Amino acid sequence: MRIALAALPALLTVMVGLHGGEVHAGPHGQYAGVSARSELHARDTVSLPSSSDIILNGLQGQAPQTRNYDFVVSEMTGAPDGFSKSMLVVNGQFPGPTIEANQGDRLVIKVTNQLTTNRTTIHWHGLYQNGTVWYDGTASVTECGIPPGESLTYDFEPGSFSGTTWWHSHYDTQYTDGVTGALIIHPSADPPADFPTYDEDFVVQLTDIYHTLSPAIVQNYLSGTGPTAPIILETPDSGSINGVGQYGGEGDYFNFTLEANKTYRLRLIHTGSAAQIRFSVDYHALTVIEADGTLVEPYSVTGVNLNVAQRYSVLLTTNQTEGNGTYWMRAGLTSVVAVEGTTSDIRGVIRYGTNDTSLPTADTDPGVPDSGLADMDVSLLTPAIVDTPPDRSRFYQVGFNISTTSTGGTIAYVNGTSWAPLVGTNSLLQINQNSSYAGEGESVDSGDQFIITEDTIETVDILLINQGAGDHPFHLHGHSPWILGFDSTTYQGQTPNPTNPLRRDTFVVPSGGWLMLRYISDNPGPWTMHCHIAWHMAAGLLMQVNSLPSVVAGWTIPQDVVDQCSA
Ligand SMILES: *[C@@H]1O[C@H](CO)[C@@H](O)[C@H](O)[C@H]1NC(C)=O
Ligand SMILES: *[C@@H]1O[C@H](CO)[C@@H](O)[C@H](O)[C@H]1NC(C)=O
Ligand SMILES: *[C@@H]1O[C@H](CO)[C@@H](O)[C@H](O)[C@H]1NC(C)=O
Ligand SMILES: *[C@@H]1O[C@H](CO)[C@@H](O)[C@H](O)[C@H]1NC(C)=O
Ligand SMILES: *[C@@H]1O[C@H](CO)[C@@H](O)[C@H](O)[C@H]1NC(C)=O
Ligand SMILES: *[C@@H]1O[C@H](CO)[C@@H](O)[C@H](O)[C@H]1NC(C)=O
Ligand SMILES: *[C@@H]1O[C@H](CO)[C@@H](O)[C@H](O)[C@H]1NC(C)=O
Ligand SMILES: *[C@@H]1O[C@H](CO)[C@@H](O)[C@H](O)[C@H]1NC(C)=O
Ligand SMILES: *[C@@H]1O[C@H](CO)[C@@H](O)[C@H](O)[C@H]1NC(C)=O
Ligand SMILES: *[C@@H]1O[C@H](CO)[C@@H](O)[C@H](O)[C@H]1NC(C)=O
Ligand SMILES: [Cu+2]
Repeated sequence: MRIALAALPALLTVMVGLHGGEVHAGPHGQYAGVSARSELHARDTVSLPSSSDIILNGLQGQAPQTRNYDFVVSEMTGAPDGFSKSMLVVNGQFPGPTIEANQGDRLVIKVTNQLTTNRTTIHWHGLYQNGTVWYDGTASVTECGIPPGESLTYDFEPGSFSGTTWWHSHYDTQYTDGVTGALIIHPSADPPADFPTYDEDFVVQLTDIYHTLSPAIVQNYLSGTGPTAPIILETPDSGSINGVGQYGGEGDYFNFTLEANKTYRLRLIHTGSAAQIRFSVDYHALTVIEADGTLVEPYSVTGVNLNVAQRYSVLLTTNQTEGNGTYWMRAGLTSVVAVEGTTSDIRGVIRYGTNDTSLPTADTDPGVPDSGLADMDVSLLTPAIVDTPPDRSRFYQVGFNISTTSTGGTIAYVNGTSWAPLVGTNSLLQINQNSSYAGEGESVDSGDQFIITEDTIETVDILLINQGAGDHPFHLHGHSPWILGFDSTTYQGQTPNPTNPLRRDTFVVPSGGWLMLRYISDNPGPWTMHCHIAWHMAAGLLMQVNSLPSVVAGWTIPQDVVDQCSA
């Protein structure tokens, strides 16, 4: 059942729904109605996000303000790809609520843990938390996790971050089970002159999906007691677009019903756990304008490959005639091993200028005919605002690898140390209370915490060396480092010095290769740097960058954050 939106000035309908549930919305995320069928869902069944989680309203011109959110984490049954499974979700929906704010706002998010046995946290990916490291939401590094039945109110400002990002649980591999959502910060500053504009602004969350609750996958992966080899354990069952996907011929398609001859900003967010995802829209060029919060020179491509936790904004113009007004949006899982049963060809639909509700007919991706365009080459992304880093004052070389245990399980090392989460305490508490913890330079603390510490403001280069096969998407918390260079061959001793390097918080260290990044140690606290493939972090692929511990030692950590360590 649909509710007509005849009175809307511009007809823009976003239809989302699962099992027939549909949400309709007008421009600017106005809530317009929900079909009766969705109300028949059992209360403990995961819902789809509402239209205001998908359609951004810009918040333009609003005075700086505090935006309050209430998040409740609980376990529910959901079927994003048509296969019913156990999920962990925020406010009963997958993906979770979108947080949208302006730079200069304050975000106050009360997170209540309604899980029965496990702790939880929420990490605000990409935000700097400058002066509020205790709200970074990283279990065992900046907090101990919210115990079941308890709450923690995260209270912070976006600071100098703006752009497209997401939030997710940072407790074990919990986010894999559904604790994810979009986080959009509109910048205070105008974009550069001549930067392309757009008519509407949408969130497009792309993920891989696992039918087994993640702790069971981890257990098999680490111990080698699983049914199959580790590489197969890392393989997802399917994927989804904004929570709607397909598996084994079942499932549904996420639909965007758009207006013709308009330009849309699609904020692509990879909220998944392992697979690379290639996004494209049949017959349509995509113009990349943002990577992980950094505006880039407009770059037209046929498709965009996203690694876990990366974001890109692309512009799409609804001006094609080929395809008759219905087009596949594709979110193919491109890096998955061909395991029987995996559905890697994940799709949604874009429609405009037609009342035809049938599915698009193109089977294989037709690309953008006669355009001469190719897929995005990440090395060609150029910041739209030139931002040259200062010269380095410190340098570290850090090798990492993934190896096999004697029982056939998986273990990962960062410079010889395999990380394991601290229990009952965290790095921040240690640094705050113990002046010998994480001494200047490199250290291994508590046996399994590899930490690089600067107690002065330095310009630090870290060379990450990937000693094994496979790409690893690393994420540095609290910073948007300059990516000085990367390559898939053995490091030759070079120090790349690009004039306008891309700054981004999630970057791939290529298989058998290296990546060099630069950051400034002016943000006090311990910041996690880890592979964002959920299984690799669980195997120990995590280190920490600790800045200005003397400053942190003088801070008073909020009492509830401290108390939850002993709860
Ligand atoms: C998307 O549109 C198709 C065709 O109209 C429809 O069958 C499907 O149920 C819609 N998907 C959702 C999630 O509502
Ligand atoms: C809670 O954590 C334990 C230990 O990792 C795990 O076995 C269990 O599956 C988790 N429960 C949920 C609902 O995630
Ligand atoms: C559609 O719009 C794009 C972006 O503005 C433009 O490059 C392209 O030439 C247009 N195509 C048609 C068929 O008008
Ligand atoms: C578009 O419609 C025309 C006329 O019905 C048909 O011949 C053509 O094959 C359709 N094109 C696509 C890509 O579906
Ligand atoms: C889009 O604009 C073109 C050029 O102005 C026009 O020919 C076409 O009819 C428009 N399409 C729709 C569906 O309005
Ligand atoms: C779609 O249907 C509406 C209402 O019947 C009609 O006004 C409109 O012209 C139709 N659009 C197209 C492209 O056929
Ligand atoms: C990594 O290990 C090597 C070899 O043990 C050592 O020389 C180097 O200093 C270490 N690097 C860091 C950043 O700890
Ligand atoms: C991986 O690292 C561990 C610990 O540093 C080391 O023992 C092992 O030889 C390394 N494996 C490879 C393939 O480099
Ligand atoms: C302080 O940190 C040092 C270095 O990690 C460690 O050896 C020592 O045990 C810690 N002291 C306390 C009281 O935890
Ligand atoms: C953090 O705040 C300090 C003090 O205001 C400032 O000097 C520094 O540039 C900030 N760093 C970041 C990454 O925001
Ligand atoms: Cu990895």
